[in-house]
Amino acid sequence: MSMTENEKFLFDLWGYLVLEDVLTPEEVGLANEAIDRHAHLIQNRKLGLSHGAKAFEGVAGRGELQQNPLTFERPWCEPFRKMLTHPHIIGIFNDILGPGFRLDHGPGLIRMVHGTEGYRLHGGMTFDPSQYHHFAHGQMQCGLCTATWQLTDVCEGDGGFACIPGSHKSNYRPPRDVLAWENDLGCVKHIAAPAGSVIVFNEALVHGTLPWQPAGRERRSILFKCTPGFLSWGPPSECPIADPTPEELAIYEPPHRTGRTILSRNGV
Ligand SMILES: O=C(O)CCC(=O)C(=O)O
Repeated sequence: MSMTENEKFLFDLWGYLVLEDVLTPEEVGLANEAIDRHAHLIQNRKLGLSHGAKAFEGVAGRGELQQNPLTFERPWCEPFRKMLTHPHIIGIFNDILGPGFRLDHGPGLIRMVHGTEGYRLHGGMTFDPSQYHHFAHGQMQCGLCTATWQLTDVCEGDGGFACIPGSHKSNYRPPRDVLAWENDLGCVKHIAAPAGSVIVFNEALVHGTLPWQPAGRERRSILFKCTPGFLSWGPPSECPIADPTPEELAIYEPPHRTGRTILSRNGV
C-alpha cells in the first residue's frame, strides 16, 4: 500500500503521521508477551535525556532492551520480524525515503513507567545532510525517518512522543527555552496514539519525549529507523537474524546507490 493523498499531505505538512490499526490486537498481545518473557533484558538508561530542562525531568531513565528483539528465540522474534518488513510500512517508506530504503538502526524498545524522565526536544535545527525534508520533482525526499510501533495505548496527557509539527521545514532555530518547554508558545504537540498504531516521523522534525504520567500503565514503543538506500546515519550493521528471508536481507543491505534490492509490499 503506498500513501494515500491525505497521508502525503499531512506528512509533508506536519513531518509525522499516525497510522492506526496497523497491528491487530492479537499481534499487539504477542509482541507484549515477547517483551514480558524478556523483561530481564530491559535496563533503565542513566538519567540525563532531560538535559537539564525541568519539564522533561523524572526519577528514572527510560527502559531499553539489551538484546535486539529480532534475535529472540522463536516464536518471540516473530512479532518484531513482522514489523521490520510490514507491507504497510514498506509502502510508506518507499514513498518518503524512496525504493531501496534500508534499516539504519533499531529496533529499539522505549519502556516508560510512572516517573520515567522524558527527552528534551531535539532535531532539525541545523543543516544536517542525513536528516532532512525536501520536496522536488513532485515528491517528498526525506533523510532518516522513524516508525514507532505502539504496543500500549498513549492517551492525551500521558506523556511520550511530542513534536513541533511543521518544524522539519522551519528556517529558524527554535529558541532554547522553547526546546526546554519553559516558554510554551503553543507549538509543541503531544501525540496520542493507541496500541497497534504506528507513528511515522521525520528525524528532521523537532521532537522529543514528555515524562510518563500514568501510574499502573506503561508506555511500550518499538522504534525502527530507516534511511534512503544510499545514506547511513549510524554505522551500518549486518543482518543479525540467523535465518533471514530475502526481504530481511534486502532491508539490511549496506548503503550504496546502484543495484539495490527493492522491497515492495509483495516482497522483493
Ligand atoms: O518516541 C519518543 O519518545 C522519541 C524518541 C526520540 O526522540 C528519538 O528516537 O529520536
